[in-house]
Amino acid sequence: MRRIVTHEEGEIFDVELEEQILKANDELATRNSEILRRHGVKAIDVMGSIGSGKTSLIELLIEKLNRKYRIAVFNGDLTTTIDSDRVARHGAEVIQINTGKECHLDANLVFKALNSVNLEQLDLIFIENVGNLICPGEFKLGADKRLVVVSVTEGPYMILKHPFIFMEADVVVINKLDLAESMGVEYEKLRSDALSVNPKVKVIGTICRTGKGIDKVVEALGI
Ligand SMILES: Nc1nc2c(ncn2[C@@H]2O[C@H](COP(=O)(O)OP(=O)(O)OP(=O)(O)O)[C@@H](O)[C@H]2O)c(=O)[nH]1
Ligand SMILES: [Mg+2]
Repeated sequence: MRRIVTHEEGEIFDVELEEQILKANDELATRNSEILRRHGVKAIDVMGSIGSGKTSLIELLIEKLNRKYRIAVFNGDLTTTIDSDRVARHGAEVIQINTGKECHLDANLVFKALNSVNLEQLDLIFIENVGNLICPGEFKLGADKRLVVVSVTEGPYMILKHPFIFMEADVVVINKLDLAESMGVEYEKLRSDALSVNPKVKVIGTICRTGKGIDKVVEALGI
């Protein structure tokens, strides 16, 4: 026998506090997007689960686009600079954002990062969010596009189990297709799960290890 326990409306003690935090964050995100628009800079919020391939995808996108655009990357991570060290090797300007114990970036941290670069000399910013399929979806950053990276190694249900972040996404990248067969996970199943949650989302399969699918990601982002 199975029983299901859930919260009822108003039962979560900090519900009002959470609403206030998200409202304040939304206002800061709007300010970020105005700053970006004023400077003609496009920003992409790259969200996704831990280890799904966010940094690998950004590295490929830099190599693909760095003759067309002046690119910066904001790397969100709890405490390390591992990802920003990787990205810096590709010649892009890199800002490490360390969140401490926070499991997501917020608009205030991105505002600080925006203040630390010369927006006059940039066209495009990739923002790598902290690896997590829950909170980053709730905390808007003011980016033009939101992209979620998942990989087949996370199993067949990660999209259906985390629908909210996919509802907010413009593009979903399903990565590590080279491992799909050994994982027993089908790309078409994940694609149809993403579309069932968000019929407008663009879904692209990739192998970031080889670069397969990167052109389609660029096309889907409209950059
Ligand atoms: N087989 C395979 N491995 C991949 C692919 N893409 C990325 N990887 C590997 O997956 C691991 C994690 O990739 P990252 O790009 O660091 O993932 P991430 O999402 O940035 O990880 P966090 O920032 O730690 O959340 C690395 O060892 C990559 O080499 C792929 O398409 N196929
Ligand atoms: Mg990373």
